[in-house]
Amino acid sequence: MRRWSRRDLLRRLGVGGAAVLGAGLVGSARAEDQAERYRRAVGISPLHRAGLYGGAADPPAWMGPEALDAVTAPPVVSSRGRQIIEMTVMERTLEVAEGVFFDAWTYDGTVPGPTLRATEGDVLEIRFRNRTDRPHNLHFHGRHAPTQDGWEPVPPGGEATYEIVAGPAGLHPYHCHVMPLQVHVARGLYGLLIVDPPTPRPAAQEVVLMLSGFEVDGEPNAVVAWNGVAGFYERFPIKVQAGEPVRVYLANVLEYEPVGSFHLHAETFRVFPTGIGAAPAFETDVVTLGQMDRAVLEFTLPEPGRYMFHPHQHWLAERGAVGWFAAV
Ligand SMILES: [Cu+2]
Repeated sequence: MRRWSRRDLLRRLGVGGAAVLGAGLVGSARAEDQAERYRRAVGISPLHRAGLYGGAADPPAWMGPEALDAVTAPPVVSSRGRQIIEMTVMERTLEVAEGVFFDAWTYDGTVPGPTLRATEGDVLEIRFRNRTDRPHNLHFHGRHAPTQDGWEPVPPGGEATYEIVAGPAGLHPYHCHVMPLQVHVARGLYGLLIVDPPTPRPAAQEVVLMLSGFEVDGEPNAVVAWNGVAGFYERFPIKVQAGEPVRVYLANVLEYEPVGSFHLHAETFRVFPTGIGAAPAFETDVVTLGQMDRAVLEFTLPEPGRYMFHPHQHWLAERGAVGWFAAV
């Protein structure tokens, strides 16, 4: 096992990372103010800093508390029937932890790619473009016609249209399926499709948490993150209402690692494996997922306070995957 401090990562990245950090100093001062206000609002002592638990990775300094709002909360899709979705593969350098720049292969410029959402039975017409000089494609989990399974490589500059009838109701990742698969996924080509049942799930505050890792200087999973940014939810806890139901759409997209897990402190949760079915399969405080496995979790945090979450493989937690729910 190897622990990486941020200093280690910066040294290995060399002056390039430091120069970009310098350029962001003005913005980062403002983000620090925002961070301080946010900590006070959710009841965190100003003395607490990301990393006190032992995490080696802070989020990028320019990221404020709202930087991942659009990723943490799944989209609300009110229309039924047919959705036309544009999805473009592009290469992009992303700052996945403070000063750690990762040459990502992305769907639409982000890692994870956009969260898609539909109701069971809706038709998704996905217009896929490959704007890179390598073959890629788009393969969905869940149920669909085998002709729409998305395993055929789409050449550089190429396009494809996939049409799937969303189902079954549950949580289904999508990812690139071009060989070598580990590389195409670990570089960032993955995202989530939430398929709602025709009778909606009970009202709850909804949160997406996707666990994945980033290779740095030849070390797979040197940085580990929820929703693509290491340390983010440690610095900026996910705010929920005490006493109100919370639903987590949880997925494990780690490569080079047989399992990933999610542990919630101070409360238990109900688990719906793959998000399928109206009744939970069991209740626990640690759920372990194989590669590309996922679950819907439901819980209520009964009293105000901070509830930590992290994978219970601590070496993964300490590389950037510690976070908090702040019940207010
Ligand atoms: Cu690919």
